Amino acid sequence: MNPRSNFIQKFNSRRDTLRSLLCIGLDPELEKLPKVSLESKAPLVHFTETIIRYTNSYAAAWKPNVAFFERLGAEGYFALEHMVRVMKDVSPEVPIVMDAKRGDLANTSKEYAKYFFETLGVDALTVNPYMGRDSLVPYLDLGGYIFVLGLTSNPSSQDFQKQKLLGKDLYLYEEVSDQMARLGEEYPNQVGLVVGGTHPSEIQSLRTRHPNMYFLIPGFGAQGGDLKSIVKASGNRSLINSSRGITLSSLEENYGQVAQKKAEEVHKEMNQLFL
Ligand code: OMP
Repeated sequence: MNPRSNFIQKFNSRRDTLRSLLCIGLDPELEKLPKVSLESKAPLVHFTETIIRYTNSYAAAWKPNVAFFERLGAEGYFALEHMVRVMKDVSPEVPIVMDAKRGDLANTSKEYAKYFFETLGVDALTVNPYMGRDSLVPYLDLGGYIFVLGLTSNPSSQDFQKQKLLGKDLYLYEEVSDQMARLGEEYPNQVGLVVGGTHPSEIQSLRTRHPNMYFLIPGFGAQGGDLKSIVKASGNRSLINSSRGITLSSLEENYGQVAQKKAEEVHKEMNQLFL
C-alpha cells in the first residue's frame, strides 16, 4: 500500500497559519531574468534561490512550472531539482505544486508519477484530463495529489472546455469537474481542479457544484483576474496563484526585495479577505 498524499493537510495548516491563499508561481523565463541572475554561472539557480529566500514567508504554496526549466535541457533539470531541494530546506511546511500538465497512457503516466512524486518528491502535480480516468489513476495509486485542468484561464479555453455535451445540459469543463469529484470520492484528498481566475462567475458556479473540492486558481496578477472576486467566489479551499506578478516584477539587482514587497502586498490583501 502506497502512502496517501498529505497535501491537503499540509496546505490547510500553512493556509491557516498565514491566513492566506497565495500560491507563488515560479516561471523563470530566461529572457526576463534580471541581469544579475543572467550573469551568474547558473541563472535559474540564482534566480529561484533568491525568490524563495525572499518570499517564502508569504507562500501558502509554491507552483513552479517545469517548461521554464526543461527548455534548458540538463542545466534546466539540474536547476529544477536544486530548486525543489531549496524549497524543502528553506520552507518545509510549504507544499509544492509542480505545474507540468501531464497526461498520457497509464504506463507512461506511471513514469511521470514516479519522477514527480518519488524522485522529486513534490506534493502535487497539475495534469491534463483529456485522455480520461485511466491516464490519471497511476498518479493516485502512487499516493500523489493531482490538480486536473478544468476551466483554464486562457481565452481559447472556450474552444473545447466551453462546448456543451450532446444530450446533456453541461459544458465539457463541468463534466470534467463532476467526473473528478467522483474520482475524488474513490481517492479522498487526492483530486483537485484547476480553474482560471479570469472566470469568476464560473468559479462561483463550480464552487456551488463542488463545495468541498480544492481549486488551483491561476490568472490573478499578470492575466488580470481580480483577487477580491476570486476569493469571494471560491472561498478558502483554494490556492490562488500569481507568477509573473510577483517574481518577475523587477530587473534590478534588488529584485528579491521587490518580489518580497509584492508578495507582502498580496498577503495583506489576502489577510483582509480571509474567511
Ligand atoms: P502568471 O500569469 O504569470 O501569474 O502565471 C500563470 C501560471 O499558471 C503559468 O505557469 C501558467 O502555465 C499557469 N496556468 C495558467 O496560467 N492558466 C491555467 O488555466 C492553468 C495554469 C496552471 O495549471 O497552473
